[in-house]
Amino acid sequence: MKTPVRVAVTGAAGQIGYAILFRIANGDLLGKDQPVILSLLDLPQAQKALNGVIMELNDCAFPLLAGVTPSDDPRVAFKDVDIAILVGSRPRGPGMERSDLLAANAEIFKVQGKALNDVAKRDVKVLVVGNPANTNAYIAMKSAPDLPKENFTAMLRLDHNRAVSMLSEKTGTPVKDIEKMAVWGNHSPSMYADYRNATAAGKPMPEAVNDEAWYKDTYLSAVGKRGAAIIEARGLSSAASAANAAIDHVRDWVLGTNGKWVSMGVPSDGSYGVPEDVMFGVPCTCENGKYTRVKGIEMDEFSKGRIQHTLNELLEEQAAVADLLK
Ligand code: NAX
Repeated sequence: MKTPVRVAVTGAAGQIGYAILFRIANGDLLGKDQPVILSLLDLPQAQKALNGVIMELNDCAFPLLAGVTPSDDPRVAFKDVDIAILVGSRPRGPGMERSDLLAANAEIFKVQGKALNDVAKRDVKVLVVGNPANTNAYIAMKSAPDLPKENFTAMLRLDHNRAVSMLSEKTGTPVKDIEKMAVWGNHSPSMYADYRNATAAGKPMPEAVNDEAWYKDTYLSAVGKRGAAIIEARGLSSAASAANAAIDHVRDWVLGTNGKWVSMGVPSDGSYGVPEDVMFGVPCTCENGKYTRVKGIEMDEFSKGRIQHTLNELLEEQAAVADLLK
């Protein structure tokens, strides 16, 4: 029997929590032979609901679930964790400006980054899902100076999966036969879903789509605004698909992608003109528990413009929280 892996999930009593925990406990994250211990963090006022979720987890009698504990203290929840999926964040309230939202979340992710720095395993893999995900991940990384920067990532995978699924529908190609999609930048409508290197069953994607106007005028904004379309239809934001994307992201990071490209928000190494440390969506491959950026992708004028646009937004977000990091 393998040693259990400790997985922390924050915001565990929320919608995404309810969609992700049962899948982690069922082996979808780390494999059907890997026991897990779940360490669940939520606010004090959510502890009653969190206990209800734990009762349900226990009632599933998952053979791989080797333990589950609730907490409202990040230093308890992150103790010795191997993986931390940071979902809980402050939603925008009535009358709240974007800058207020950034500041409120910066405070949360500063505390959580510090706690990870102090008590998590040194090779902890951190995925930030809670919005604004890229900037929250940047703050957590900056608040954890003793941990390698590479341990911190932000979730672009839902955007990646949406981008692939829409191309699958347009071209009639099964999702499994679509490769080399890249989503660049911020997890926000400014992201750039780049199909130039993608293939549909081996055929160049731009040829398979054969409709550049659709790509530029319809597709790009449809991927960027998919989250809003889900809220409009469901009355609630994406939860099951977000949980699924978080599982895809961490599973691929840990277990590898076999050469397939996936999009991950990672601290920039300066490539593609993105200043160092900006938490930026880029195509990556993963192997042996490490991600590697896909390098050397040529940029045309259109792509340069799109990347600059999403980068500018991230730089503005970073500037808005800079004081808090001092
Ligand atoms: P919910 O409001 O259902 O749940 C959030 C949970 O987080 C609540 O239980 C709340 O008590 C808890 N929480 C708040 N502050 C906390 C803190 N400081 N420590 C621990 N727990 C805390 O939201 P849900 O639908 O689950 O969404 C969670 C986050 O994911 C939101 O920020 C949302 O914007 C973001 N999303 C990010 C996506 C991505 O692709 N990166 C997509 C889906 C989702 O919209």
